[in-house]
Amino acid sequence: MNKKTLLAGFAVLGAIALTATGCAGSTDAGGDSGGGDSGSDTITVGFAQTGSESGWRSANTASMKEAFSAENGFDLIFNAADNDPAAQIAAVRDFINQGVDAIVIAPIVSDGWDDVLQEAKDAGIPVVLEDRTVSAPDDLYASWVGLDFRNEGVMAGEWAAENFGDTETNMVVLEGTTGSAPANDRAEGFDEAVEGTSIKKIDSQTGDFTRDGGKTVMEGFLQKYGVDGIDLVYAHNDDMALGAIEAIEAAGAKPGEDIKIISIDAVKDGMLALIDNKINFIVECNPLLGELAAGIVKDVLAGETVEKTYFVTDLSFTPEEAAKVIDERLY
Ligand code: GZL
Ligand code: ZN
Repeated sequence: MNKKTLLAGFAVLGAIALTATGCAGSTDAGGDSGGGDSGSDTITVGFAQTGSESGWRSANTASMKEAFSAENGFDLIFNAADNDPAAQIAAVRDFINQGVDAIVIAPIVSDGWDDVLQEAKDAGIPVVLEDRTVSAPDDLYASWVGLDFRNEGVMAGEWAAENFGDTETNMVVLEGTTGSAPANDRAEGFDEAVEGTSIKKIDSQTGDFTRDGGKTVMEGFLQKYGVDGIDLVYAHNDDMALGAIEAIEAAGAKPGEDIKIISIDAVKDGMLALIDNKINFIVECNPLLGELAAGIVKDVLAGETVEKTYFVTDLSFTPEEAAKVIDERLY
């Protein structure tokens, strides 16, 4: 699978988005190619978002709405599926029935997409995936604008191995949504990076990427193992890490000290907890994918060739590094 790894600089991202998709700007936007009945130059796009489960998701939705705006030549039909895979597939089917020009999906889970993607293909409506991806054959979608979740897991695991790898470390994992690409890949990448170290995964459970989910699961772990029985928490996203912080503090312990925490996303609230030394290390997962996705939709409709995969590279932060950049971050 070809993938184009793009620099993470936000301003740079915009420029790359246009060059990466060969866009000279919106002048080459395809006309009405998907059977939609929109005006000659307005592109009607159905966007099936996962829901509003986390701070990351809010930033991603804002980025997508900003890019798929009327002034950029789009008529956006937005649906948030409240983390319900069946509802998300129904929303995509609805877009097909409406005869939109293109469909963008942030798939909640990887499986179950083959049929509805085939229906979109049969209707001549191109599909672009953003954020997470699917297990369906890649001829059923035009492109995936995403993040290398596996590498995010590796980056988190390498830091854990470096900092805790040579002392007996009992670790619990707060997993993302079961069946989602980030949950699968962040687990795999981390496990590979800590193989052979003395970090022992004593438990792992999904908190569904939400703050409440992280708090509830962490409360269960603390009940089961006690504060002294847990040395490290690996949270698949900041929202669950923030929930775990609440549970650890409620148990009278110090997060980031008595129990170390490693997390992924680098959203504002996560970065503030990192600067507060309640989280020890965060790997970024850049949610600002809108501009890139919009450029690719225009290219696909204009009949231009696009890459199958566009990855936005991620940074990582210690508390000191976070303090240096917190004021200039866009989310
Ligand atoms: C990752 C994204 C994940 C975030 C979570 O790209 O799909 O979903 O890590 C979000 O915060 O809920
Ligand atoms: Zn173009």
